[in-house]
Amino acid sequence: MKINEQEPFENGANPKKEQLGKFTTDNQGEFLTTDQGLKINDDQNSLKTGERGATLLEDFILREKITHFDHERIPERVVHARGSGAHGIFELYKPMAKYTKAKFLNETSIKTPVFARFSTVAGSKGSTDVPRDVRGFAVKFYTQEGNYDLVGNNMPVFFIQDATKFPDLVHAVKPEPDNMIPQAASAHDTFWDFISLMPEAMHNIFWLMSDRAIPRSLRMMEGFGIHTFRFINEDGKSHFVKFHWKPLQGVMGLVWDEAQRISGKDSDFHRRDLWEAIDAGHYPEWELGVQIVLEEDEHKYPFDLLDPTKLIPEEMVPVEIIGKMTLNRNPDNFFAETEQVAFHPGHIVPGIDFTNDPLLQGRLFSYTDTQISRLGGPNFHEIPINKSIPEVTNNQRDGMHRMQINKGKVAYNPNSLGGGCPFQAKMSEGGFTSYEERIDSTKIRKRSKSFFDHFSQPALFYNSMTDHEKRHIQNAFAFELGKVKTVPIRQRMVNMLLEVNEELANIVAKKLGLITERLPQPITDSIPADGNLEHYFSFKNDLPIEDAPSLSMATKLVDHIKHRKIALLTADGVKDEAFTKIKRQLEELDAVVCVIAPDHGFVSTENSDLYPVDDSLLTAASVVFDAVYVPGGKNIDLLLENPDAVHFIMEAFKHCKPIGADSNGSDLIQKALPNVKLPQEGVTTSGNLDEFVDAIKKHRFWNREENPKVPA
Ligand code: HDE
Repeated sequence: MKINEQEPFENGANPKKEQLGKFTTDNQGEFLTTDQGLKINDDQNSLKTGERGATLLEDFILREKITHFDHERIPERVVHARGSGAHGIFELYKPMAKYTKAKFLNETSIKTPVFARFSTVAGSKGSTDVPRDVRGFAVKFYTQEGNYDLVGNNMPVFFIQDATKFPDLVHAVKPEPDNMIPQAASAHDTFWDFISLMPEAMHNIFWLMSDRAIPRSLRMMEGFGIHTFRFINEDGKSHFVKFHWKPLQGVMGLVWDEAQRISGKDSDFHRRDLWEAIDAGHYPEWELGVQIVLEEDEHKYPFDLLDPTKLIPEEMVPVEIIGKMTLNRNPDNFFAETEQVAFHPGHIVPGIDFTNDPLLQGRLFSYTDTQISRLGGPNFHEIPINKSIPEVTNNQRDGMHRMQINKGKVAYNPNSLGGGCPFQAKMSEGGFTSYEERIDSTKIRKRSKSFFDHFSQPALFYNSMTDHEKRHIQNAFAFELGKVKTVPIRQRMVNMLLEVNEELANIVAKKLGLITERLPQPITDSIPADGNLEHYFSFKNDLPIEDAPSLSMATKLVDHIKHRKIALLTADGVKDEAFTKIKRQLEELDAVVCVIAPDHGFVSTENSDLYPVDDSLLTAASVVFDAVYVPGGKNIDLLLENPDAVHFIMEAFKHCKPIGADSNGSDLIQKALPNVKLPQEGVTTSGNLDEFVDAIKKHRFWNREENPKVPA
């Protein structure tokens, strides 16, 4: 299904390919009109009192155009403002009737259209794509039974346990209100002030300090529904379920220094990457997985399934793969689709239901509420991207921007004047009924003690990391806290880290010039003693496992180089065979090869063949590529004299990337890396394709970080 059925060029111009970019004033399609359909004769000049006279208020064409322009912006999302979206389909691998009656999870023949939006959380709409941040991972399934939204993140846990803390968390992480600094960054005082007083955030903080927070690509992130939801089957039986998205592109991150440089070189890095991949037919795919827990096993775990700061390690409950999402179409119009799409965890279909997770419960209120101010009223479901497949038939009426023209007199239920229409649907007719959970309770403002263990899962996470991942976490803490100006906040944080891992706490403390102090209760002195702060006191439960490899990104590389972006660094005079062979071979493996040369235009080979240059050394940088290859020839003489070419190699090496060369291409590499013994793992100078390809599969060579000989 195409959600938005508009023509590609709404104004009717729709030029033929050969006309693209060529200027003509001859009518090739429709005329320019006003919003009332009046044909416009002059769109270049406003109505004036003579050639050099004042503009007339009478100029309704000018006023209409400028008024519309003045109102082109809508409020950005209060969180997740920066996002990129794409259309696709979801295909089910196997019927899940045992657990859920949701039709799209029952019939493998159904291809469910989806729209996915990935986002950063803290930054504004125009902020960089690659800050250290959580990424939103929201998918709208346009099912036959109505829209189902799985509104998750790329991390399986959240910072807080109760919805009422969300405004505090967001106020703390957003730019500080007096000076609006810093944009899209958690490395500042208010964020860490809050976090150092919120032990429950510690688990998500560890994910945030890991390379998960600087994904290589939106296509290379896992997604998680976070909360425990319910599956309800035809017999009304409930199972607990956690949702996972597993990318078939592998899970890969950037280097923090690289991410910071990308923010300058191409702050649309992720958006561009997703767009270009889909545009080139390299459709990203994610498998949908579920972890299912029997109702009767609810209390079997040393953590509470309702606590969104906890995950169920895959080593305890395996993830069952049930289907696949393929993103195969870019939006036609960013605003109409990616900006106006309205997700809501409360958009569910029969067969899926909520649990009492107090964070989820708060979200169920928030999302409709926020759309009303963001999209200007209660009729946002009528915007094409938000429309469900089933026709909407109810007694909701009027309001801002109403599109539907309801007929007749009847807008109430029950009625007889409308023949009783529209009718309530019985369960057997697909009517939604809420899961009847037995509740026998006292109304209280309190947190369950089963939510109080804040440290054993971050400890499990840290213990499950490989050496380089641990190193990155240590450095990330040191960086973030190093940007904090108030020393007592830094001190509170390193003291809190002691509760998770002593070695880590001491490493971070040393980098900050501090000494960790173990307090009887890590933070009690800073919380006002109002007698109801039990949840600030953490204790540790024993987890049945000490190590969960599924948490490490290092276990999630893939055995192919499809869609990886490789720079072919060259200049005039390159050997024909060296150049064309490596290009062809990499492209045969579905890699994306970009020819980078000192200038735009064409490079000429030794035989004077011309090949188009994709980017010049002025506009491209090694940080936007996965690997670099230098084919040999007379081009090397030119590159050796070009400081940008030398820097390109140094920087790729510093960021631990695969580097390849043949014949005298290695001279450039040696010049860039004078202290590095060549060849070495990840640096192939023999022109051996298999070696270079294997290196790309490994993504990065982290041992280089321990021996920093390259200052780039
Ligand atoms: Fe959101 N969140 N959130 N959130 N969230 C929004 O809704 C909110 C939470 C998530 O691409 C807002 O339409 C509250 C958890 C994503 O359009 C807003 C709480 C998770 C997106 C909102 C949470 C998310 C949002 C802002 C705590 C992961 C972007 C704009 C109770 C499971 C969706 C909007 C998109 C967006 C509120 C916590 C994911 C204000 C109150 C946990 C992916 O309604």
